[in-house]
Amino acid sequence: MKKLNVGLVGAGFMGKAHSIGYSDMPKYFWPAPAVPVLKTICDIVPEIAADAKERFGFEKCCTDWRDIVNDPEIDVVSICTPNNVHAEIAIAALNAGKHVLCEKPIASTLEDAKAMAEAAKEAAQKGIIAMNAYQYRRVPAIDLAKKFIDEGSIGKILNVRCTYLQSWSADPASPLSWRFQKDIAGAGTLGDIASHVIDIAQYLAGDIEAVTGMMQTYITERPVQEGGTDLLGTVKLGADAKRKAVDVDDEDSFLVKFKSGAVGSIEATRNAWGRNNFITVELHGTLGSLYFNYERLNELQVCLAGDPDDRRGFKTIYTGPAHFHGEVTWNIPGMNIGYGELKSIESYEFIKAVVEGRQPSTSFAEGYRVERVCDAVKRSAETGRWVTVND
Ligand code: 4PW
Repeated sequence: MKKLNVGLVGAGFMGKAHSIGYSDMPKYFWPAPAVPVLKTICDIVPEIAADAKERFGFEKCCTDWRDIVNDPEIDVVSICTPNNVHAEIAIAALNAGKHVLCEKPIASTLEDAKAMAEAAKEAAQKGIIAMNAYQYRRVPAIDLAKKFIDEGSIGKILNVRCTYLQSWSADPASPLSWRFQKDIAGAGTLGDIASHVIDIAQYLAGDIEAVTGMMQTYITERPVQEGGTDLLGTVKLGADAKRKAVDVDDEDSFLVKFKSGAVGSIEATRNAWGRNNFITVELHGTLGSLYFNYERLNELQVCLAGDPDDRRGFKTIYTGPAHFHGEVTWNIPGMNIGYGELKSIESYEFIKAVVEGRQPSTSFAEGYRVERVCDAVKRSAETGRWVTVND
């Protein structure tokens, strides 16, 4: 069985998710396209790197990502660092002939995102694969929604409504991690979570052409969290902690026009009490509607106009063995998959693409397009006008 040696940079929350994705993948997908071997994990904090090596089962650890990129034994590199170093690591890895799976958003600046898309295009000519980790487009119910759309079952798409609502930063005592610093993250909610629903919206309904929107910052100062790992609001800091100004957005709301002529809206916030990982996608077409909510991720709601008047309404389809990769997870609809399985599916799609020498989605080019939509939202929020997405 073919093996691929993995080097992983950034041992925080996403480092854990990628490690689980790689090590669990062959347990579902067997025979695996190749078995990922957890070779080296890197974190700039030596204790975190050493701890992650033991916990996630890597052979070695290091504190400098160059030790991974320059290691001839490494085949694939996962980038799970804060956003501002994605470009430097990804481009160096691609130039060194490594296949790259990079967390989202692709980068902290538009220039970096463009450079990464160009590097990926060049690398592709040598059979090197680059993928941006927008895992939610691979939720089986989203895949099923795409099937309904592509088959024409809901007709021409008229409207796409998406939300990504969370609450983990609604408490002012939730610390100022790197996710609240523009020079590291690039943006707040926009890059962190709105980007996911932009990716899904474009996946399902095609490219967004223009936007008009608003961006708000509600909590303008937060207690500073020492250390590099973001804890997603699970730790609160007291009034005695050092405080720093927040220079990114808490909430974004924007209207979108698609190239297809469809319209829609996207709202994202990390300050919505009661909403946790509330990713919703609702599409209205000339022949029907679809509705998805990640908090019930194993379900897709479908309403078809062709049903008799007295029977028409949303019905719930529970995803399972009959749906995207359902034959390798659990045997009965309703047994359900979760975040961990999605990371294994992502790992499978990436490793399979590497083995087949085929570009997977979300490609760096698509990740760069998400950034261009985010850039248009920022420009619109500044000017109060409709802004065209730069192509
Ligand atoms: O990508 C997002 C993250 O940055 C995820 O969807 C959830 O929200 C988990 O962490 C943040």
